[in-house]
Amino acid sequence: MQEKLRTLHHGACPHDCPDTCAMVFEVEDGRLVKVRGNREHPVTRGGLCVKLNDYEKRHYHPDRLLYPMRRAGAKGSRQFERITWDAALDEITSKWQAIIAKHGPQAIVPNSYLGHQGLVHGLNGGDAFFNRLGATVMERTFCGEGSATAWLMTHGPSAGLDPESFVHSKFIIIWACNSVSTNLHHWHFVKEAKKRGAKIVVIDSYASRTAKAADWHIAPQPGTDGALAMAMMHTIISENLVDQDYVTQYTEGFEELADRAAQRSPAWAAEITGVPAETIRQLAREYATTKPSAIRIGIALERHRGGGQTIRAVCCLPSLTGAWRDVGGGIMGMTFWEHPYKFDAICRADWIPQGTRVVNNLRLGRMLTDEPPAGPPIKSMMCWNTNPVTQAPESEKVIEGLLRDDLFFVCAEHFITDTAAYADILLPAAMGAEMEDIIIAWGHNYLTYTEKCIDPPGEALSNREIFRRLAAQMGFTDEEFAWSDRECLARFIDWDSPMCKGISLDLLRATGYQRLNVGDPNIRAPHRDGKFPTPSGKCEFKSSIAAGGNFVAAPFRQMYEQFQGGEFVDPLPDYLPPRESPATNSELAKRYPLSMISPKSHAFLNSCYANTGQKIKTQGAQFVLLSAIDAGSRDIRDGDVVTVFNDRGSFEGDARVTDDVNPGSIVTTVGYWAQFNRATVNNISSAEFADLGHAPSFSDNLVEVRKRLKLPCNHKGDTERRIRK
Ligand SMILES: Nc1nc2c(c(=O)[nH]1)N[C@H]1C(S)=C(S)[C@@H](COP(=O)(O)OP(=O)(O)OC[C@H]3O[C@@H](n4cnc5c(=O)[nH]c(N)nc54)[C@H](O)[C@@H]3O)O[C@H]1N2
Ligand SMILES: Nc1nc2c(c(=O)[nH]1)N[C@H]1C(S)=C(S)[C@@H](COP(=O)(O)OP(=O)(O)OC[C@H]3O[C@@H](n4cnc5c(=O)[nH]c(N)nc54)[C@H](O)[C@@H]3O)O[C@H]1N2
Ligand code: SF4
Ligand SMILES: [Mo]
Repeated sequence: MQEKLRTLHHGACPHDCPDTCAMVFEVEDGRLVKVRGNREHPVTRGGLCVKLNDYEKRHYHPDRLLYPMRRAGAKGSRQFERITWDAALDEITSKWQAIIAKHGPQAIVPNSYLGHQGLVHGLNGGDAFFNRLGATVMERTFCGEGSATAWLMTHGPSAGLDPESFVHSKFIIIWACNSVSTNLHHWHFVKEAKKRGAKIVVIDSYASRTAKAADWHIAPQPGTDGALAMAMMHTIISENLVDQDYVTQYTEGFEELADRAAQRSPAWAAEITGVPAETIRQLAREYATTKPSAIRIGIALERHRGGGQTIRAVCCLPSLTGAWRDVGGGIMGMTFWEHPYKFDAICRADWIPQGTRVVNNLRLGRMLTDEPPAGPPIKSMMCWNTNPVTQAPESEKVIEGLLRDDLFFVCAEHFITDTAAYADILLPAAMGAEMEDIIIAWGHNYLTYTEKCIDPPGEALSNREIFRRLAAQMGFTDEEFAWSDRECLARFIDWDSPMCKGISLDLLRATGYQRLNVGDPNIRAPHRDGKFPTPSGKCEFKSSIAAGGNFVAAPFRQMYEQFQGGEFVDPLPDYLPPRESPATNSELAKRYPLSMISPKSHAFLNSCYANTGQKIKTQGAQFVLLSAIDAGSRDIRDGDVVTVFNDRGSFEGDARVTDDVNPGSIVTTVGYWAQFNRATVNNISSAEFADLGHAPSFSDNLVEVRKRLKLPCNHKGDTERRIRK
């Protein structure tokens, strides 16, 4: 038999993950037969995570959407009939034209997120189209905008501490980040530092996989980290552990910060966080006196009412102690601030007609039901790259909205997800290896290229191609709608910027990845001599841009630097208590006494892979971790099926009685699909914003738990049976 020719191609993981792994795609006979991590890449190092290690299978999953479909039953019935692309495009554009004629273009609302993280096919891939249409602008603040706003207020757009510099650190705090599950390729550097003598501290409200691998786990109650950080400052200042010289030369607002920190003692914080005062003191002392010291903050730190202020407080720590002086010292958040992406060219925000209304994707359920925005009614929505029924808060309301007869709903997807199930028109989307792109990185400093190396199955099309065809059908003749993916890449990066010195698109295509010129991670100490890109040029303990009111810093959104008006923002960091906690809302806590957090699932990527048998097997059924005290008082035993509920809704999971969680709080994980589990965890989370950046408040959530009432449900065993490999 003749041996088949196998070709190798540069790939990149397109998922919403800080690691943006460089991959190798192996192709035989036009089929993707294997994927692996690129061994030469300094961050990826050949390994892929449990989610992507058989990524080729996802491309050929038997449930994949292959053809455009029209709804053929009641909304949400999952009954569809195949139609042609011409029929689909015709139906969409004629419905939209009718809506525009009657209500104006703002009656149409786009909704996307980072299902694909590319410059061409990602979150912003449809922005130019919808801005040209004059649609309502969707502000998308699912993730990172609270952190980004707090970071910008303190440091300005600095890439911060390079993840690769962590090998030089001697004291590492990983704060509300479950690296082993969510940022695996940073964990290599942390492990290497540990080998070289570093102490690893994890601050997490429960004993996550990462906390279990640390030298020291500190577990504050959810949403109370701001108090912990302020009390650390208190100790650092009152025990003279401040780097006075650094503070004098390179920071703004120390006196005022010191006045405030003086009132935030470890004893005060112990009451709030549940962490003993002596532990807080010890943490502050060790952090301030062991050099180099590094902090890695996770996105989870922003997910409560005071999330922005919490991140402000944590961001001040390295400047107080002068940690920035050392290679391997400072703080890492999202790295993309110095990356040369050209969002003006990608999004064409200049096309947004003046006065266009802005709505927010966390409020999707409300805007489609009982809180419609001012202006024309919402008559149509198009979703791509997002699955709000599982991922957005108040998901029962999202479903109620999607069931509206008068809402024409278009969804481009890989699968009939919980959201796609409600579509009037379903469009089959291409997947990773089927399209060319450069994938944005927020956990390292490389450009990563992914080649189109196979054709999409059936009639699936890339997001960009879908928008090209919609634009043509709408009669838009602007040149961007004719650019190929390659032409987009040539325009979507500032190849002439200092960051791209020595890098061209051709070189990137030939090599798969290129390190941006942010400096050598073994030499670089980005703020050794201050040089913070803030208005004052200093690290701003007291933020000067707070004087402009609240705003959303959204680095890869078209809303970047669009101020939201004059809400008061405290220019100094502080502890802002959760909206829902026994201490701040005792009435609510009488009915719902437990704080719930719902971080990421180890084997799912948000809701992706939660329809795949193998990944469900690794992840296990939806669980609810609770302490022996809380279980005992409710007569719940390990393994019982429990209902978690509050006024917003309920979901079910298997109780796991464990010491991994403190009394008073429970932990579950997000991503499980309602169609296999009766309901999702976001049935009970709130759409209220955090203090900065219109960030979500998934960790600011009071609930009660009880043994499941006898309800018909597809729980557990059923989940695995109903899902194909
Ligand atoms: N309770 C709770 N809720 C949360 C969070 C939490 O921690 N707890 N986390 C929040 C965070 S941080 C985030 S980022 C959001 C994520 O929210 P989403 O981005 O909505 O989450 P995903 O489940 O990744 O949905 C992406 C969808 O895009 C589809 N997709 C992937 N690639 C493509 C493509 O190329 N084209 C098209 N058309 N579709 C594609 C996938 O199949 C998937 O259904 O969730 C938020 N929700
Ligand atoms: N396996 C996997 N990896 C992912 C994703 C995924 O869905 N699955 N999603 C990707 C995305 S979109 C993102 S944004 C990142 C997010 O990555 P992370 O920032 O790591 O987010 P989470 O896993 O939600 O939460 C991290 C940890 O914070 C803890 N935590 C939650 N609230 C609090 C709190 O108030 N205080 C403290 N101290 N701890 C708290 C949780 O217990 C959890 O262990 O991960 C990315 N990587
Ligand atoms: S999900 Fe993250 S860790 Fe896994 S392959 Fe993709 S980029 Fe790498
Ligand atoms: Mo996220």
